[in-house]
Amino acid sequence: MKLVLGLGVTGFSIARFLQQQKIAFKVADSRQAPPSLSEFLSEFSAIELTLGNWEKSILQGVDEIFISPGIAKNEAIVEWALEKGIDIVSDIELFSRYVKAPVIGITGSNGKSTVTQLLGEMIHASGQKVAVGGNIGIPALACLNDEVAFYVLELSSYQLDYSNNLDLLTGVVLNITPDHLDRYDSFEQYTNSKLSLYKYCQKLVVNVDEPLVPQTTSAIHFGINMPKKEQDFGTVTCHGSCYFLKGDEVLMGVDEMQLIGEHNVANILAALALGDQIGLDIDLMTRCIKDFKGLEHRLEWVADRQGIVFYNDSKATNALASITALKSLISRHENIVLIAGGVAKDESYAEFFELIDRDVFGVVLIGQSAMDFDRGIHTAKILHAQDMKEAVSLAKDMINNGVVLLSPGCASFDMFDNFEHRGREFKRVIVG
Ligand code: UMA
Ligand code: ADP
Repeated sequence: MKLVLGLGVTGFSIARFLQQQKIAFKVADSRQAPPSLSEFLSEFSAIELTLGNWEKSILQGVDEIFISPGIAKNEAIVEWALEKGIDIVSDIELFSRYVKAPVIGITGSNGKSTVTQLLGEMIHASGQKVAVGGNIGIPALACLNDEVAFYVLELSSYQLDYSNNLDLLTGVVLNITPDHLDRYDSFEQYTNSKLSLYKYCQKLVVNVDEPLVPQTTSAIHFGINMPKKEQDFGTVTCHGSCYFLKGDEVLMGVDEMQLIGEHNVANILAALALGDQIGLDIDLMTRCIKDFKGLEHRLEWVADRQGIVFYNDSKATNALASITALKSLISRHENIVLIAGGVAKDESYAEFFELIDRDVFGVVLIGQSAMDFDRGIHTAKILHAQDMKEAVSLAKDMINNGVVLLSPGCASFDMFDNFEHRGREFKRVIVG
């Protein structure tokens, strides 16, 4: 008997898959009323479901656990399973056992979704059927389809932690900066979790600008500077203009991409290197880059209202992501007002506060971390808001022209369902 632990989108996809495969299973979720409970009961009426606190007895007769990524390794049930020698497996590993077409894995602290989506669009443009899933939202098992030629999976460290056997054609660890440290004993443990992706890759893509990723000669490399080898990707600045390069071949101007910011240059280089590893045509890839508008909630242009441009970067849930967004805009605009705050991550925000004090006109603080952020920021003008409507109203009243940027640097669940809800609320207040 298999045990499906967690009944979110991952648990649901595992249950559906096991049912299709006629593999016996039961399900447990530590909440009394997980959100999709009624849907589960109607679809799986004959399946044993345990809700609420987990007891050791749940493991009786269980020979393997398929676990949701949100369940931490220090949960008692994980420890009990390990004591009893029961294997704990991610949905990604289960997917790997059945998938027939090649899989590309993308992890990193920031930029995963952007690179995953762009690579998916490149493969699609090449006329091959592609499925894009994983941490980006659609569970890997829900993507399984015999007609798919390539799977592009965004992989979180949580998913990698519960995986021991994956088979990836190629993959990348985009970057590693502190995130999710509440789930790890140390930053080193988090780093190792990210780096574990490379164990499963036949061909590697490596960021030369990320010192925590071991360099290896057999990989295709990418980085912001001139590439050292013919097969590598980078950029060069010539007479004030910057260009994407493969080796010393100019591919396109950086100003031809619609995304903004140096971080997106790195993301595009990563997608090019991955696409090259799987044999995509370079011209086709550059056409896709020029068309790519980026994802919702990632430095997304919302509106230009009477000289004030509004950007939605709700996906920035850690300090580095918000620093990155700010730096992208500081180089283009004076008078930036930032809306920040929420559930802060267990990391240092010192660099974020320094940047705000140096280059940001004003800040509107929201959520749980507002008072802590207030204490960390010294020279920028600070206001406090109770909700998004008030935050936007205060922010736009601070300036006559410039930018209002929502880039919270924090998780959203103190005020919103998730970062999408937060970003949509920001946009609704601005454009109705
Ligand atoms: N659960 C328990 N006990 C716990 C923890 C969770 O019973 O201690 C239950 C929850 O009640 C929930 C279920 O487990 O009903 C599954 O929850 P989950 O948190 O694992 O979430 P899923 O709905 O399965 O969504 C997961 C990813 N969530 C997390 O990793 C937290 C989604 O990434 C992902 O899109 C989805 O699988 C499909 O692969 C979200 C995310 O925030 C977007 N990811 C983190 C990030 O990007 O920073 C890693
Ligand atoms: P992820 O899926 O890893 O969270 P996204 O592509 O959704 O990454 O981008 C989330 C936020 O992270 C963006 O809004 C941006 O502020 C920041 N970001 C994106 N790419 C990078 C990068 N390569 N380096 C640093 N920060 C980045």
